[in-house]
Amino acid sequence: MKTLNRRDFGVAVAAAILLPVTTARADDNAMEVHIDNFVFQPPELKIKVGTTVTWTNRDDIPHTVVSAGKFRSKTLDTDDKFTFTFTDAGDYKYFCSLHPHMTGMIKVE
Ligand SMILES: [Cu+2]
Repeated sequence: MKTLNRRDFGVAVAAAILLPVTTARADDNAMEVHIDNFVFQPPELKIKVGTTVTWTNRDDIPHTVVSAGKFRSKTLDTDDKFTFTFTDAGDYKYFCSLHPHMTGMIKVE
């Protein structure tokens, strides 16, 4: 019963999410992360399934945005952007492959 209830709840949540998405303006589904002084800002972002996240490198130093097995940007020079649309719920930990101490998290619900 617990599993059934959870599944029913999931369907209801999916319906609630999908309905507004079809009528929402595109920018309602977009979020931004900036790279500033070797930091992803904000370091953690909570978004809904279907959201597109755009990373912009505001440093004078190249960076990348990499989530193992999920997405990988090319090397981003100053003001370069990388976008990824999250179609599956979950926690996406990511980092800069050039400076692995730079980490961030996208939580998709
Ligand atoms: Cu970097």
